Amino acid sequence: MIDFYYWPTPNGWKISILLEELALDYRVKPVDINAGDQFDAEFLEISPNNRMPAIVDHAPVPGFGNTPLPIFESAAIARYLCAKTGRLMPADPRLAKEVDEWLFWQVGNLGPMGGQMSHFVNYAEGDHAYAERRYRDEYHRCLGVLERRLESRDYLVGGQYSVADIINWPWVLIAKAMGQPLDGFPAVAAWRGRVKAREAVQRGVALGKAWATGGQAKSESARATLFNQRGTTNGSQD
Ligand SMILES: N[C@@H](CCC(=O)N[C@@H](CS)C(=O)NCC(=O)O)C(=O)O
Repeated sequence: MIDFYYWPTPNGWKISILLEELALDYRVKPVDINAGDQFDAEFLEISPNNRMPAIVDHAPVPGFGNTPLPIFESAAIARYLCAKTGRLMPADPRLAKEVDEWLFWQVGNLGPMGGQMSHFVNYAEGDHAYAERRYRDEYHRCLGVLERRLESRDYLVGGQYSVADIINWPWVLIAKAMGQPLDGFPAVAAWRGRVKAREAVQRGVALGKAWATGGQAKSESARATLFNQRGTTNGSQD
């Protein structure tokens, strides 16, 4: 059994989709990031960066010992679950290397740039024109990188659906909602539709949908939790 620490956001969907695709047994442990659950001591033991998704595998694969195995960071979780099941990661080492490249690219580029863009477009107050432009451009640049990759292929690696598509897709799903139409990125738009048509993907995105509303993250208490984090605190300014 896998405990899945989750809240319905693009980073959470990466792993809800993957768990659904792999048909693994899991139980959801909601981490309400608007309420500050990500700072619970028990959760920080599993995910020291106070971010979800995270998992605890109570039946780790051979070699990891018999005690429950905690994993944080979506790409690390993704690689582990693919290794556990032998699925959605190509056996060919060159293709597996390409999957790794697109996993690391997502967590170092598309995700953070999209996340900062979302912050400045949806939540920032005061004068932030420069910062908003900076992250809008960076997210746009990332969509261009995906467009060039997908112009000649249906999926990111080896012509086959893989975990690379799953990790990248949620941050493209929300493009229009962040005010970035995909009109200039036809290959990305087609890929977005191709992945969205999968039943496991739809189940993954539907998980916990009722818990979160767009307005929740804009409440004063959620803003205080999410937007005032510093190195020595759990949300309050020092
Ligand atoms: N690089 C991380 C990003 C995870 C992340 O940023 N999660 C956000 C929600 S989308 C979170 O837990 N935020 C809580 C907070 O900001 O305190 C991953 O890919 O797993």
